[in-house]
Amino acid sequence: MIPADHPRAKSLHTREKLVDGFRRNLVAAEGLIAHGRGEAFDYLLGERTSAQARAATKAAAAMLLLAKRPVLSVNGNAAALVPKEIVELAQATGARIEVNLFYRTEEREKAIRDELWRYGAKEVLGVGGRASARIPELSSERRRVDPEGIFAADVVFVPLEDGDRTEALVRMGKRVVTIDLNPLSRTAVAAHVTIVDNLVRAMPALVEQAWALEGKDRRALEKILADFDNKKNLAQSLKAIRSGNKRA
Ligand code: PTJ
Repeated sequence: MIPADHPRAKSLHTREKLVDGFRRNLVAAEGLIAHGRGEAFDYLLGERTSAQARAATKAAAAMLLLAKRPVLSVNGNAAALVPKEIVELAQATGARIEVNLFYRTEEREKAIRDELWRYGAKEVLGVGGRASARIPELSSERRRVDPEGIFAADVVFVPLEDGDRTEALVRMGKRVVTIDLNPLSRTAVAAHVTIVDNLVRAMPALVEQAWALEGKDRRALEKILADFDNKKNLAQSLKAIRSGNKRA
């Protein structure tokens, strides 16, 4: 249906993946709308990965590799768009994978778990009764987490997150890594490392960085993090949006 030479072919294919994910009960109807907001920012970014997104990706990989108990939190949009990369990132960093939904239903949790299994995940936390721990001071369904996963994690990776939970995770003393096309969102601001880029470009790049840095000594990884400043990163990402990311 989508001609290969269509100027917006990539973006249209991403939409198709989400709609397919919606039909397969992975994606919430609201997730389609959330993607539309992301697309608007991506358009302003020139639909390209900026230099600062690349730097943030390196810092994100370093933070995940330095973690003692890293956990990748997966929602419907992430499961539909980048299931393979989620499993690969878990393999590269030793992170565990947990399903955590805003619009939580057990059917969607299981559909997402099964999708991740199909892509080779050995273990998926947070499904059904496993999510028996609670994030304090958070009223959304996202508060229910796995005691062995997000609850016990020191670093949590939260692609496409809502601000409330990011702030609550930070209050719990966790380090948070996110991917969010909106550099002004509360998640983008509250996280310790924010990759301002489209999930579909950022995830393969993050997997590649994680494999490239895996095996480096801790001091080298700590230096990458020490040299990274998320406030500056967000300010530069806003600049990239203003300039249509032409110079990146
Ligand atoms: O699967 P569920 O039930 O957990 O629900 C997931 C959604 C995404 C519906 C839920 O978390 C939600 O409502 O999210 P928000 O608050 O709309 O936030 C989504 C953020 O992700 C916004 O800042 C968007 O700009 C951004 N975003 C959307 N699509 C992408 C994106 N960032 C990166 N890549 C994208 N493809």
